[in-house]
Amino acid sequence: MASNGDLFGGGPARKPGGAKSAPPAAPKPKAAAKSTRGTPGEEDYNADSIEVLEGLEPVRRRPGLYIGGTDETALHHLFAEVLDNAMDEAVAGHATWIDVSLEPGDWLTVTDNGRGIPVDPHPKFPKKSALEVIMTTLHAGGKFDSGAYQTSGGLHGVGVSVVNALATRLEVEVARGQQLYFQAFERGKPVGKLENRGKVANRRGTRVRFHPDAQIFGPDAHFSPARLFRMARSKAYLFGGVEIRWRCDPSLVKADGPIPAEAVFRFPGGLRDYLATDVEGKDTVAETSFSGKVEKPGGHGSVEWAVTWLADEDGFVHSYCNTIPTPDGGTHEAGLRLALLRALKDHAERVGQSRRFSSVSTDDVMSGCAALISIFVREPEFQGQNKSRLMSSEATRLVEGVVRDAFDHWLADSPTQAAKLIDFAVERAEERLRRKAEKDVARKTPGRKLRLPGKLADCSSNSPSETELFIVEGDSAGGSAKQARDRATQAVLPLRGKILNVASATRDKLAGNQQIGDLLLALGVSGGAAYKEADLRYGKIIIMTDADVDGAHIASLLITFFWRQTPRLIETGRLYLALPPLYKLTQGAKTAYARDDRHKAELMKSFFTGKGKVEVSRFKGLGEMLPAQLKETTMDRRKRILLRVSVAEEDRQATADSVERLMGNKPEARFAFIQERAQFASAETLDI
Ligand code: 28F
Repeated sequence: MASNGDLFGGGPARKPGGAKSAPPAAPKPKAAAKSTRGTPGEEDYNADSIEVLEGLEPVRRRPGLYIGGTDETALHHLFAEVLDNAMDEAVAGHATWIDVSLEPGDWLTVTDNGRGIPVDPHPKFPKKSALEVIMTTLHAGGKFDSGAYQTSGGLHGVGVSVVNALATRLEVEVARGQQLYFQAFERGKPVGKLENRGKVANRRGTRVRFHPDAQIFGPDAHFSPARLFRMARSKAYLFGGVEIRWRCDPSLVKADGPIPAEAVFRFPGGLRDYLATDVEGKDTVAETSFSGKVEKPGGHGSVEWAVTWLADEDGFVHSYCNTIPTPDGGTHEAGLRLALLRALKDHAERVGQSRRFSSVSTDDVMSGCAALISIFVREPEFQGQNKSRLMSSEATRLVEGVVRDAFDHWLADSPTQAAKLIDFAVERAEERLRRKAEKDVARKTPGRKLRLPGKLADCSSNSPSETELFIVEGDSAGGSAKQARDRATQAVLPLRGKILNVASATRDKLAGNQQIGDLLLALGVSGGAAYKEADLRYGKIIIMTDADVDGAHIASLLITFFWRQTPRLIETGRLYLALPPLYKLTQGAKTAYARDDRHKAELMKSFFTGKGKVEVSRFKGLGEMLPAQLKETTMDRRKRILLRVSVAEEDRQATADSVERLMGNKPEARFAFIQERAQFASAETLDI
């Protein structure tokens, strides 16, 4: 590691040129004690701004809790953490460039020309520098309370100490106060004291060079040059005031491949340029995109956006907060949707199109919309294990206010383009209503007006040979199932709470029960003697409940319902149980899902090799699963396993007796049944 090469080339950071509304420079923190050295921007910090919480042992024990797993996405999260910290320096106006360099053997280096991580002794650990405290303790970079940063993405994640813990080796160089400092770490532990490597004239900033630990990510885990390239480029689009330089050893990229060995990213046009790249070659409804950037005064955040509409394909919305991607959307996207719909509605009224526009919904406006939105706010709140969704409520108001006002002007200034957008949205609404009407008609057989339960998410196909109904418990599981399903052939009916036990219910209780009524309505059949298989609206009925005892109970109540009310449905083999996973197992880049403890034990023996730790995480319920996981493990016809509920002819009576004893209204019979079998019961399964 050269110590006098051009490590931090370029003079002291200038305020980002060109970016007409760079976020405000970090305010002077009140509490900071004056330190004597450094150029402007350096004296406004001292070590006691760092809140020290705990050591790094827990990180290596359960990395999944800190970086969401140990697969390839988690590996690249290490890069994101380091890059985010450099970006924070740039967004705060103290760095003008960031250098990203990938060397063979998965050595990754990120360098910025910011103020340099502070190196003065930490007041609570006089023997440790602030740098060492930041590198070796969790959450040691309390960026907001020190006032050193106005907005930060860097603490969106877990901090650079997590990267340190999960790296076989990590080297930090800091050029600060005309001195060059160096310290190395191995798996989070310093391998020496902070070294002063002498005077450096007109160089400043931080360099972090690290190598991920194969003990954590597995021997086959490698950085993907393409992924690193895209992550670095994306950051440059999100903040026009920084230049990001990409370098990758030529041996790691194909000479004519899509990823060059060297590139410089600087996009003063910001999201407008980014969107233009994303929609290159696609037909758009309006000639020009609608884009802008507004900086609210007094540090109350900033919004940048770029929006266009694609003529004949679905669009997308990519959103960011403090340069952090929010793939699961959130409050900023909600504000964008509101702004676009309301401004278009207002414009429709102004040009006498309000009646035509009255049926247009947010979905109609957003279908075909290709949008990028990037906001900067203080102390954002993210949701979810991967913190991939923004929850900050002020973001909705911020975005809606800014974008609606700007869109009002854009529409008024471009009446021809506005008319095209109005027509486009109205056509989408009319098409949606046509599709809905067709579906309703298709489902109404002559002479029978079919009313469907409101919470049924129906499928578009109406041929029972290919359609299936998933009965799920609760709205959150229902939400995941609706996102995971194939909308053409898979319908979802969420039930709220336990279903009525029909084996012990009186006739009028049965008749008056909403859930039972909804179930029969959704199926298109009547219960009892009036049941006709020809009326069934789906070919398969799949009970998909949580893989726990509660879920098993609800499944048994449902099976009891079908057995009592529509036995033919079972006899003709139409009733199934879905098998959602109970565990997710990961070892490096390998992932597997286990149905239960027995399946988990089998996988640990057969699927995972001896090397490397297997991360086990337990799903608390379907609602906690990502739609993609639910689809892959439980709903996708090509990958799922279904249990068919069936009763052999010769077992009909025995089955009827068991159902009566277990579910009937004589609790003593139930108690006796369980007592007789208690010795078979185990934590895993109870054979009934
Ligand atoms: C290659 C990755 O990590 N760059 C960084 C700084 C600068 C300061 C800083 C970082 C903890 C609580 C403040 C310096 N002088 N690149 C990087 N550059 N961290 S990380 O401070 C961390 C303290 O808040 C810095 C004055 N203020 C802040």
